[in-house]
Amino acid sequence: MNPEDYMKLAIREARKGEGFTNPNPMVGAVLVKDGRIINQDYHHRYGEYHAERNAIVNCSTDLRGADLYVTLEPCCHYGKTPPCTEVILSSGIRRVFIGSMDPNPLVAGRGAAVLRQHGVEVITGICEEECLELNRVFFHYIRTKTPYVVMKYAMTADGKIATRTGASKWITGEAARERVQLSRHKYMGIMAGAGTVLADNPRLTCRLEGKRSPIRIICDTHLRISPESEVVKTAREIPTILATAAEDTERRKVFEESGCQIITLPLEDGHVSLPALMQKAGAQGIDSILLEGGAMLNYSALKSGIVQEVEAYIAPKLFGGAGAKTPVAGVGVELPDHAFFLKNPRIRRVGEDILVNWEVASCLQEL
Ligand code: AOF
Ligand code: ZN
Repeated sequence: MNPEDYMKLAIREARKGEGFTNPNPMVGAVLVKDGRIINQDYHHRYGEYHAERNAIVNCSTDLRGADLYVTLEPCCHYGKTPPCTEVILSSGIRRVFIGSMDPNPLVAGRGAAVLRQHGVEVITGICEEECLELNRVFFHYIRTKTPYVVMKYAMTADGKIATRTGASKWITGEAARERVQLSRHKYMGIMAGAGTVLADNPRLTCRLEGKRSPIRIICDTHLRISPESEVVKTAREIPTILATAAEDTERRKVFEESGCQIITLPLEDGHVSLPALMQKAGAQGIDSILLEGGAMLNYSALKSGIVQEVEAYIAPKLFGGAGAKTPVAGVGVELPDHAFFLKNPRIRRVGEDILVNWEVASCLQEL
């Protein structure tokens, strides 16, 4: 096996922590001595020991002269846990292979530098692209302090998210819907508009065994949703944020007493300001949001520049109907050149459906 093979194994380890480590990264580590893998482990859960430390402390073999493969640069700071560089140095590990560097200002190259200063050979950039891809949420969040937003929708091959009567159950097949459940576990928050809550009364939870549900964020500019809606009724068990510009204290109290958190925001084009909401969500430690918004909210989100990724499920059927809804409504752009541009498509088949993920090419936030 070559360094890339070991790093790929470390990436596989890292993914085991998916959905549990946010807002911290997913990290995997593999220990190799005399050409043999002697241990492998990962960062299991936010606040707990880091991948490197787990792999090292649970290894029964003498690590002197061993190689460590780790998907992210080891940390050198005291956070919720002590520095990984310390445990690496005291173990006698001889070489450390790093996938991607850690942009966390508390680390940012210093982890690698400390190891080198103490005579450890450090080799960087092993499977770097895959490691950057693995933690695209973490890298975005640590740099911007705002959540990584994924706009998800399911549509027919003719681009409809409902029939002409508004019926939308179901567009995609079972495998695709199961995958959406997994996304709800993977991202820390889920966002929808008041229109969706009024029309479908969804729970917006993850129903997969052993997984976690996201924090629900409902954009409700005028506080129109019903206190009897599912998201409000379950707000004590699953955190629920209502993002509003409404000042009606009586009505706000009803929701607060049901356990909802209310975030008050300024208006922008007649809706709550989404960039302001992202700032506040980021400040609360929410590193990522799955946007399952209606067509209006999707347009506002794109227009305000908060979307990093588009996730489109395409079902093998056609609905037709001039009035049948499409994923993104609003005013729309005037000319093809004014489009919201996407790049780097990743395409896969999920059951009979197709899933395409694109990055948003021009993100206003980063301009
Ligand atoms: C993780 N898991 O496996 C690695 C991390 O507060 P702490 O001590 O958990 O430190 C969190 C920071 O440590 C995190 O932002 C990242 O920069 C670095 N590395 N974090 O949660 C890990 N290796
Ligand atoms: Zn660490």
